[in-house]
Amino acid sequence: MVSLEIDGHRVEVEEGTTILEAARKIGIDIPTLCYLKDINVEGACRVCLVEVEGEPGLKASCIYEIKEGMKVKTATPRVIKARKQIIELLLSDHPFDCLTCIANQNCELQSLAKEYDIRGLQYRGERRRIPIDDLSPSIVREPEKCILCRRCITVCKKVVTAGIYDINERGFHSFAAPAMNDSQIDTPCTYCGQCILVCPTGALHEQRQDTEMVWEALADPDKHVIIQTAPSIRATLGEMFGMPIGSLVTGKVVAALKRLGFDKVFDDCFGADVVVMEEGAEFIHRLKEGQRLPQFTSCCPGWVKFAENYYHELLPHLSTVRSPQQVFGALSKTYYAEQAGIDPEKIFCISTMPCIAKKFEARRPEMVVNGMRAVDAVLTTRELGQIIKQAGLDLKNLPDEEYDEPMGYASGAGVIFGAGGGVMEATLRTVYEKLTGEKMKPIQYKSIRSDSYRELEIEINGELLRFAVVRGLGNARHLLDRILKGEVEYHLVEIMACPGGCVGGGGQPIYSHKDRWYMQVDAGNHRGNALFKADEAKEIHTAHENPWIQKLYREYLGEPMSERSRQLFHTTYTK
Ligand code: HC0
Ligand code: SF4
Repeated sequence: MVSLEIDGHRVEVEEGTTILEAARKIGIDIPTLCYLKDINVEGACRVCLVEVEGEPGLKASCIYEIKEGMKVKTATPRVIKARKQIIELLLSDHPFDCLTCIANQNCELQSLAKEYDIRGLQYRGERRRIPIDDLSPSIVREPEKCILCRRCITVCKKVVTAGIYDINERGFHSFAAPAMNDSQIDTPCTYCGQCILVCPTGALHEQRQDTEMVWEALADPDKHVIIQTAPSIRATLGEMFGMPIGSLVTGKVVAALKRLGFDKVFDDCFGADVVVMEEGAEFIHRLKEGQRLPQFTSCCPGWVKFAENYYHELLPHLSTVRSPQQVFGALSKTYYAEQAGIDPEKIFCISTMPCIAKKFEARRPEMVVNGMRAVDAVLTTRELGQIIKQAGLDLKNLPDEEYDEPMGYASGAGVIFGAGGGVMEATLRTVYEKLTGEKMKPIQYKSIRSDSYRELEIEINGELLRFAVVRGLGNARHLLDRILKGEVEYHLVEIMACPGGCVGGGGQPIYSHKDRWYMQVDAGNHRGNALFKADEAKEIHTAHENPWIQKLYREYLGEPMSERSRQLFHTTYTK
C-alpha cells in the first residue's frame, strides 16, 4: 500500500492507483470529461488538473500515479483557474444549442460549465462546421459537439473491438468519427450504442424518428396500436423518473402505456418464451444430428451484426430463430390479428427496448412478414421515458396494472432474457426438462449468471454438455477466436453485445461518468438482479409451462419448428 496526502487528508491506496482514484476514495471529486474507469486513461481533456507538491506545472490526475509521501492539492486558486480556462476553451467552438440539444440537462460539459461558474466566453471565435450524420437507422452523430475526449474511440476499440472511430482532421478542425468521416451506415458498426452511453455531450445519440411515428399512430383512429415491452424496461424505466437503479416497475409501465392510449399493452417476454421453445427445439435437433455445434443464440442484433461483419464462417452456427422482438412482431400481425379479428394492415406494432440496434433489426428486410414490417417502430428506454413525461404522467405514482391477453403473460424464463446469462438459463430450463424429463436444479443454472463470461458443464443423459455465456463484444471476440482455434468446445453459447446484457444496453438511461462511478451502473447488477427477482415472483419459470404459450402452439403453430413457425420466426443471415 502507498500512503499520501490529498488536501491535508491521509489516504492509503494500492500501488498503481492514480491521484484521481485515490481522491475519490476519500470523497474528493476531481472533475473529468474523458476518464472511464478501467477503460480510458488517456488524459485527453486535461480538466482533472491538480497540484503535486515539489513538481513543476499542474498534473492530469487521471493518469498520474501516486507515490509514497506525495502531497496533492486538488482545489487551489491556480487549479480552479486552469480548469475554468480549459472548460472555456472547450466551449469556445461548441455549437451552443444547449436548449435544443438531446443532452440538455444531462451533459457533462454543461454541468461543469455550471459548476465552474462560467459566465462569459472570452475565447469565442471561429467554429468547426461538420455535417450531422443521421443516415443510419440507429445512431446519429453530431461531430460539432465532439470535445475530443476519445471515450467513444476507446470504448469501441477496447470494449466492443469494432474500432469504428478515430480522430479525423488535425488541430482545431479535429473530431472523432469513422475514418474519412464516412457515414455510420458505411462502416461495420454493430449499433450496440455503447459509445452513446459514454459520450459526455450530445455528439452521439440514437435515431429519434420513431418517437414522432408513435405519437402519430396513437392519434390515428384507423390504426390498432399495440406495444411490447422488452424484459429490461421493467428494471430500468423507473430510473428516468428518479427511482433507484434496480427498481422493478413492471405494473407501472403497463399503467403508463395504457394511459398513453395503446390499444393493447403486451409483454415482449411472451416472445422470449416462444424463442425458448423454438431455439430449444433447434438445439435439441442439432445435438441429435451432431451438426452446426456450438449453436449460438441470435436474439441480440448487435451480436448478429458483429458476426455478419467479422465471423462469416460462424453464421451457420447462429440459431435461425429471430429475436423475441421480431417473433412478437410476427405474431402480432398473424396470430393476434386473427384472434382479435383485426386487419393486420391496421395493426401498428411498437416495441420499447433498451437497445438502439433493435431499431436497425426492425428495419432489416429479412424481418418482413406477409409483406409487412413485423415491428413498425422501436422506442428506447430513454425515448419511452420522455413520451411518458410529455403526457404528464409521473411513473412513480401510477398504480400497478396488468398486461393484456393473449400475449401479455410470460414465464419467469422470458423475463430473465434481459439479465446476464438469462437467455441461456431460460433455454436450459426447458431443454434440460425436454431431454431428461426432470426439472433442472436452480443451483445448476444460477451458476451461469454473469455480466461478462461464464462456463457451465452439465451431464445430460450420460453426455457431458458444455455451455458458455458471454456479454460484451470484446469478450465475445476473444471466445470466438478460441473456439475457431479449437482451444475450447461448447454445445451452446449465449452472446449479448452489451456489458451486463440488455440491462446495460445502448438505449438505457445515460449517467455522467461521476454517477457511473458511484452507482456502479456499468455492472448492470442491480438491474439484472431486479429481473431475477421478477422471475422468482412468477408462478411459472419455464416457457413450455406457460399456458398461453401452450395455447399458441396448440391452436396456431403446432410444434416448435413447424412449417408455420419456420415461416414466421426463422431467418437467414447476410455476409
Ligand atoms: Fe433484450 Fe431481447 S432480452 S435482446 O436483451 O433475446 O433489447 O431487455 O428485448 O428481442 O426478450 C434487448 C432486453 C430484448 C429481444 C427479449 C432477447
Ligand atoms: Fe462502436 Fe457500438 Fe458505437 Fe458502433 S455503436 S461505433 S460498434 S460502440
